[in-house]
Amino acid sequence: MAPMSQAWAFSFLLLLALFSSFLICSSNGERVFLYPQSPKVSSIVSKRYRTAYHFQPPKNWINGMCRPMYYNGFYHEFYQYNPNGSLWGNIVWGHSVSTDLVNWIRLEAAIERDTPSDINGCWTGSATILTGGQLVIIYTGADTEKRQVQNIVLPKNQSDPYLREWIKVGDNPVIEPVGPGLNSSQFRDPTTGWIGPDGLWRIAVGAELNGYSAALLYKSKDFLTWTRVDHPLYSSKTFSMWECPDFFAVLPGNKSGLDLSAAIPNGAKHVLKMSLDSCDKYMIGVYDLKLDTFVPDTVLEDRRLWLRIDYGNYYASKSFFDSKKGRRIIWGWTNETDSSSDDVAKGWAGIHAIPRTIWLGGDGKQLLQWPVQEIESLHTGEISHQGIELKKGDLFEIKGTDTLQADVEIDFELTSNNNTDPFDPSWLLDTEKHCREADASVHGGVGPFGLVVLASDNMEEHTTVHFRVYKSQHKYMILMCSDLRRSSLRPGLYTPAYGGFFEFDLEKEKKISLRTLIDRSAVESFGGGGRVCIMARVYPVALVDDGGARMYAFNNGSSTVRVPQLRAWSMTRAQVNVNKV
Ligand code: DQQ
Repeated sequence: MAPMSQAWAFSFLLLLALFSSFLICSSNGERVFLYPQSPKVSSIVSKRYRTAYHFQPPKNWINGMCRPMYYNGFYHEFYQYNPNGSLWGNIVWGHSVSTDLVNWIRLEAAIERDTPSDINGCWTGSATILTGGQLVIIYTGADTEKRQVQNIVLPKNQSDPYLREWIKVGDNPVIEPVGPGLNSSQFRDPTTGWIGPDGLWRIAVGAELNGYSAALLYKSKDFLTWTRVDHPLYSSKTFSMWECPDFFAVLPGNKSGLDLSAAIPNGAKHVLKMSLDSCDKYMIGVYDLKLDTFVPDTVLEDRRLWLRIDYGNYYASKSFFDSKKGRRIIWGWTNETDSSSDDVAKGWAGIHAIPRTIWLGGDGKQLLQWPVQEIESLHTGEISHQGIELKKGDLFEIKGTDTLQADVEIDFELTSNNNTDPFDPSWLLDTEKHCREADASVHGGVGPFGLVVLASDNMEEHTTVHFRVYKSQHKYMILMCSDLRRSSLRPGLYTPAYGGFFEFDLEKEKKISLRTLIDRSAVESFGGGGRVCIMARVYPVALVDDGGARMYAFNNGSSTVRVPQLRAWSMTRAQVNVNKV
């Protein structure tokens, strides 16, 4: 391609934006940096921040998944929902159904707080399809004494395609928080059941046991009477409690999903996912059927080094085996990053990330994720560019798509690996700090290069999603950042610089891919074919006041990078919970 006609001076613009946000003053002889008076900005209460194709109800608070599932022609999304307001509380199970994971029909709540064993909240749980096809949901109830107990509901009419009504069984609670060392207020979020060679069902429940985090194991013949196994499925002394454990099997290098209750093929690995530290982490290992324990391939004492499902704003995810398409899908919750009073004013808070196909990489070392293919049904007006060359400081404007609702895919190809800066393993302990220190305005050898999204005309507001390439002893390490620090001029927002590293065989793979789904206040990115995912929330003033934003590809590293392929689509609005049946 001919040299870009619109290559702007990237560093200059970025510096301009930086300095417009700070004042440098002299006080008592010292030079100090001061934030300027907050500029007058329009109210955050704007429909324009509501997402167009991410899952959310029409109003009120939502949080984590209650185990989505596919059954009899419909996908079911159950979620933690406050029917009375936009802050956490009064939690019931919201329920929506879909045939395509994109458009959703809102139903009445599936489980409400109306018995002594859930009067203080119907918290997270899971659905299981028992042998013979009986559907069952097990969920955590906060009881009259605010103890966390596990309850069962069954569909009233299993042939109702929407499964609208659920009946609580008389035996509730089926599991109580009893036993030595168990904290009765930290005992929740049962997994989907799986059946062992002895014909008994198993579930794991997140718990605090003797002050430490555990996925407790329970067994049952009939899914109603449960016995706690004398050892947990897995436990760790690194933290006090795990929420939302998820346990599933995967085959290295195979994108097909596995049903944990079906025969697990030789060579399969198991994954234990847990929610802690405001993020979802996981371990890959082996499920020892004889001992009934999960044995991780690697045990890292420092939990900052544990692998993460997503390095951004993503929590309480649950996965399920989609028998319709033979894949495993994972789904997580993304909170607002404005203030609680903003959420009260808006009348809504929380979205769910795009459902992602999840599988294990061929080396068996890490999970990969990719937005479910169905989301592409929203694509419209494709634009594409080939053979762009981005030299140091280049900014290439991506025009012709709706920059507020877009799906962008870019491949970056390095012209040389000679300039790669050395990798320092200590960065792994705090990738956000490294993303702050080595941000998009800091020149590197190879990188930073990536995308600038939701940028105002003068760049005062912008969000970058970008890579840097480092050389470690025998391999390359790629840093992916999603830097929100300049995403908005609004005061009082949480605007971190998220980041994650992945290993990359540059000699073999050559191209580093980035896919970013922009959905108004959501920026969801997939780096290196889904090795690092970063979900983020942003509230640019320009989105409300100017009604638009700009999008660019950029490079700010010494080495030129090529973009052999750039494709972008506008995303049409999905029908998300607009219709109630
Ligand atoms: N939120 C739920 C719990 C879960 C936590 C309560 C995860 O079941 O542990 O709304 O966000």
